[in-house]
Amino acid sequence: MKFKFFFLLGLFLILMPKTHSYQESLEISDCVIIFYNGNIPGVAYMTIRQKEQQADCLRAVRLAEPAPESRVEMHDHVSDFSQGSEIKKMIQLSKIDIPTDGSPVRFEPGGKHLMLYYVPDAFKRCPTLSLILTFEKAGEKLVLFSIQPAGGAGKNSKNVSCCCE
Ligand SMILES: [Cu+2]
Repeated sequence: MKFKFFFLLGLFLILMPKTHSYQESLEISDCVIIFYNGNIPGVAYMTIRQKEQQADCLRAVRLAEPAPESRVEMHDHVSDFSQGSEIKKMIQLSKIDIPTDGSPVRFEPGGKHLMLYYVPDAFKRCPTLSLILTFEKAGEKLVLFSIQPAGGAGKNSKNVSCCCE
């Protein structure tokens, strides 16, 4: 019985710091969502930075409070020159790598972004909206985004840390 206790305690102490350091290894800031009038999907921006030189990647994003039909996609813009001139096209990403060297992954207009489909109007009227980001190593993180009016993309959000759990 005593052995079992110390075995479990040892296991806990071995696993605990690892889990903790993964949770703390990511810095997520500048989290903003913009909703437009009508049925246009909302768009979300943020900055993710790896602080601990641990390889990780963002695998999925969803609303913290589930709503039927709502979904969040990870997108990027790519240049398409097939028509002779440059046209920016959106592509859906299945994962986004977070570099181990600490360089930030920025979600910003014209680049990577989240698109939020079929978010209930009641959610859009709130000052904030929580999303759950699923990372391969760090697991799920609850991230609070501030909702900003269209046209004010991220202006008031710079250098503001997002509340994460
Ligand atoms: Cu998009």
